[in-house]
Amino acid sequence: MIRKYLYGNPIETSAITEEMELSKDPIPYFNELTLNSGETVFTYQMTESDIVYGLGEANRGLNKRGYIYESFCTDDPNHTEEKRSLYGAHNFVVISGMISVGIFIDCAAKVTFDIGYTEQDTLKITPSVPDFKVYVIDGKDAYDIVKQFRKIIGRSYIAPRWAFGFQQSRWSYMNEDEIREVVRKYRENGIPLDAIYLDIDYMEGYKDFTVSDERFPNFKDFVAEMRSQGVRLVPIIDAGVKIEDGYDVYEEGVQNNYFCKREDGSDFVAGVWPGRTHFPDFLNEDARKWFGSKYKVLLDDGIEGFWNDMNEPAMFYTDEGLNEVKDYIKNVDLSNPDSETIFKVKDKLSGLANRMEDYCGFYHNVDGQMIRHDKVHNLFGYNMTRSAGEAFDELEPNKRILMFSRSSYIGMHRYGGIWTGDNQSWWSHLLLNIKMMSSLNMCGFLYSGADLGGFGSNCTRDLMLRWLAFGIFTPLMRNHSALGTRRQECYNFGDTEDFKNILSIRYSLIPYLYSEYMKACLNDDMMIKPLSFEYPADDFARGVEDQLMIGESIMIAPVYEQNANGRYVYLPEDMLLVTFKSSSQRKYQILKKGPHFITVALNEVPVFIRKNKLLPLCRTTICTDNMDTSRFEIIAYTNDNIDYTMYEDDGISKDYDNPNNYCQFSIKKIDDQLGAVSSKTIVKLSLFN
Ligand code: MIG
Repeated sequence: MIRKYLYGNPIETSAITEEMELSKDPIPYFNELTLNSGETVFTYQMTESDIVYGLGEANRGLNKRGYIYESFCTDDPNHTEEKRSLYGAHNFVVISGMISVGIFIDCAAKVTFDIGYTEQDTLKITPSVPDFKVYVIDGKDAYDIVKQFRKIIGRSYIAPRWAFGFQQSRWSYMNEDEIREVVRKYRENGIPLDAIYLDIDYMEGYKDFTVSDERFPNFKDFVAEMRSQGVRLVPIIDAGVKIEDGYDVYEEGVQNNYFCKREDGSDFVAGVWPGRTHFPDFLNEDARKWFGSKYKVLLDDGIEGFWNDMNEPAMFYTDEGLNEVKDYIKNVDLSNPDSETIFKVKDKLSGLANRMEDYCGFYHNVDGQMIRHDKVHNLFGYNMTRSAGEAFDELEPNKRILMFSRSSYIGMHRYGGIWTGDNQSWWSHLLLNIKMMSSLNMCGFLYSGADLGGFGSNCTRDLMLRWLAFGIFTPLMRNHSALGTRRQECYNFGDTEDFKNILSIRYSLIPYLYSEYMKACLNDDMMIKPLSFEYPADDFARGVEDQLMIGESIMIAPVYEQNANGRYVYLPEDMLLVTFKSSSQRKYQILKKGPHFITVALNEVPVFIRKNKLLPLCRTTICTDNMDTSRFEIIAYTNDNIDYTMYEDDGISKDYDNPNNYCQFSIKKIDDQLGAVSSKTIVKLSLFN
């Protein structure tokens, strides 16, 4: 059951798509307290065994208990353990124990979730403003509550199937030839590849919706040339619009009042990559429509996907901030400074970026009402991506365009996926990636993934291989790295055979992964789940955070420690362990319910097939365009009749609900013998029982 409550006079976030009456009951399960400061606080007394799930893109574990999180979209490229905010604001948590209850705080401003940080057993939620809505959901268990929540926030964005191919990114590939070289090396080494990313340097002076003539003199032809090799180009779009006379996006924005304003009505200015910029007022419907229509320029060049960046929004500086620093420095004696002075000056300079004063220094025009940015901060990136998504629906009504964003809020999941921003080439960030995926799924962000190999810092061969071995199972499988770091393309770590083999596993799994992804999207379900959601009565499974259920048939247990020759796994039931060395080289072993140590070499990928489940595999390819989905191999773990329903479509049009998009794989007893039955050609059946 879902109960809705209203506090103050919030603006419409459109996070919830379902019309609901306000509840007349008092808020159940939570204590509600209004402080002298006017803030409302919701508290919940946790019992010892309660787990707290949720918060989507957030730091630390799957179980959020024991720390404090601030929901305030933040551009912070250093995700160390103490951080409280990342790029997204996903205000949904589920308490799971003797009682299971979920709560969604639909609040556009900052919300603090103190989950047993201040007081060990108290969950305390504090919205920073008096205007918000609250939804309280109770149900049978955590999974049931998540499914109810997903029903009221609307269907998740659906990516094209090619976006399940492997994608290579770098800040930045500087010109056509550099990209040709990357593609050539992938193809030469037989390592699969479906897309190359264009980071900010493809633009002319970092101006959105422009392409540098010098670096890409024949952009449209180049897009087609890459496409003919099975590679899509995916350009970045930044939130800030460069201030420059003669630049159409800037001029139209100024003329039509489409940019965010200062209090005095002038256009707000923030320094980002292009230098001084204006921020489009994505909360203003007209501005949103206008900005979205601009993507057409690139669609017309044959582009089929985008990533939206810097949309927290990130700011390097404002003139207000710069002036303060200048004034400050003018008055300090730098001829013979003591350490305190030097640290103060340093802090002043580094404090220029993303200042709260600046977030309080501009306004949005929401239906004629001027609203200060800090009060609606968490809706900015969401509405940037919404502007693109709504435009795509008009510009390309029957074609899926790849879209994912850095900043997000619940509701944005209907318009795009997310990537988890600037992680580092650290083993701990591989583990963070593993722990975050199911939380993202709970909040509707199904098409998502992290920068594989890590964005900042230098990646090593072993970390890259282990990270890819996990990335095989995330819908967005993209290797991305920052300017100045060691080259991270798969052919830059010596012998390429292992990379080719690991990616071959991904490509033979795509029909299954895509099917599980699509079924999750279409049924408002999760594709990636914690073990506890499948085995809620198993106390051991409840504690496992480093193994995941991927769709209905398999469990994974990635290795995330340097120099480990394997790892401990917990099996909540008997399973078939398939150790892949490549799509075709495999070892099989049946393992009993309980704990095990499994050995996993650096070039191996363990996959656990659940009892009475099957896994269909196609032949591996070098790009999804070449994928043959008429012939399958089946690995099954059963001694009974079982079925697997596979979702399959053309991967690009939007005829999702067509009943013909399903086919069956069955293991059936015929004359006392188990065999495979399907409308597909089954080239091989590997049956275990
Ligand atoms: O200030 O466009 O998270 O993926 O490569 C850095 C350059 C801006 C941050 C993104 C990252 C991207 C980078 N961007």
